[in-house]
Order: sequence, then structure tokens, then C-alpha cells
Amino acid sequence: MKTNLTDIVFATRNPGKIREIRDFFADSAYNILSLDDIGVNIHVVEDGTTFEENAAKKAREICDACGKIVLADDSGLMIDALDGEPGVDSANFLGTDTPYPVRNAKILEMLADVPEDGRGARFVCVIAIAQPGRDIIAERAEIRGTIAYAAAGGDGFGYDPIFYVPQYGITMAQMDVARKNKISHRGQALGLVRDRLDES
Ligand code: ITT
Repeated sequence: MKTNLTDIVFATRNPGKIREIRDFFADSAYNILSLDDIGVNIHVVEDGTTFEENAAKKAREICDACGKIVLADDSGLMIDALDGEPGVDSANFLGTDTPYPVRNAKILEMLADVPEDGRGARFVCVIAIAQPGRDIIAERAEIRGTIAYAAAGGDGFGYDPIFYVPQYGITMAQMDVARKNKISHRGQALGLVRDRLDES
């Protein structure tokens, strides 16, 4: 039975992120609570121009509302051939309500004539830690890969089916959550955040 766990709120409404975060902190000293778990229904406007600004804003506003330790993740896909787009606007690319298969098909179409050596991309994740009465701490991590020639895989979420990881020879959507967490932008950022939490 788990005892003496520290409650941490994860300020996200993205079910894909929640799944990865819960898997990462399973069997840890931390008990991950969602916004629903603590009954907070605040919509934070993500109007920053960097991942850092948005992650800090999400974490701080929710921390001010609930008084607990709050983590917030701002992340996105940066495609070299598109000058880093969709980047910070990844959640809104082609419109917030556009299904990901449609967005992914559009990216494949935009890169249709781009040869292998021009298909580089990276996933970036910044996770901010907000604690009452303390300055924000943020950790950033990324993983480089390439944009695949076709979508593949049914795991993960968002742009995972078109993000090819050369060292594994599969897309991010062809990995289960544990394997993705070992290498991904989010998994790496969570590792850095866990170290910070362990220190405080
Ligand atoms: P919250 O703000 O509530 O956390 P969100 O989905 O709006 O949820 P972001 O503003 O950070 O989150 O947008 C990040 C977008 O980048 C996300 O919606 C995905 O489209 C994409 N993304 C981030 N990490 C990803 C991953 O691991 N796999 C696939 N797509 C990812």
C-alpha cells in the first residue's frame, strides 16, 4: 500500500500527456492529481511566444488557484523544413478542433517533395514547476527525429504517427507508453523535474 505520497497537480487537459505522466510517476513518491481530481476548471490562455512562457503561465495560474505544487507541460513539434513550425502553436495547427489524422496528412503533403536529409524535426517539451511562495522552475528537453513518409502506429497521440525515430526504426506512435517515456522529450523533461522535486 502507498503511504506518505506527495500530491502533485498536473495542469493539463490533454489525455495523451496525462497517460504518459501517470505512467512515469507510477510507483514513485508522488501522487499525480489531474485538474478534475482537484475540481479546478480554469482555462489558461496560452498567449506566450515560447514554450517556457506558456508552461510557466499554466503552472502559476493553477498553483495560485489551488495552493498545491503544480506541474505544467508546454510542448510541440518543430519541423526543420517549415522553419520550426508548428512549434509553440502545435495545438492550434490547422485549427484546434481539426483531427490529428487530417493535420498529419497535411504535414506529409507539405513535405512530399522534401528529400530524406531535409526531413529533420524535433519534439520539444518544457515542464514548469510552480510552488506557493517560490519562483518557477522549468526544465526543457527535446528529441530529434524525422518526418516519416507515411503515418504509422496507433499508440501515443497528436503528431506521434508521423514522427520517425531513426535509432528504433519506428514512429513514436509505434512505441508503447513506457518505451516512449524512456526517450521522448516529455520523458526526459519529467526525469529532470523529478530530480528537482526530490531536491526540494
Ligand atoms: P494542455 O495545454 O492542457 O497541457 P495541449 O494539448 O493544449 O494541452 P500544448 O499547448 O502543450 O498542450 O500543445 C502541445 C501540442 O503539441 C499537443 O496538442 C500535440 O499536438 C503536440 N505534442 C506535444 N507533445 C506531443 C507528443 O508527445 N506526441 C505527439 N504530439 C505532441
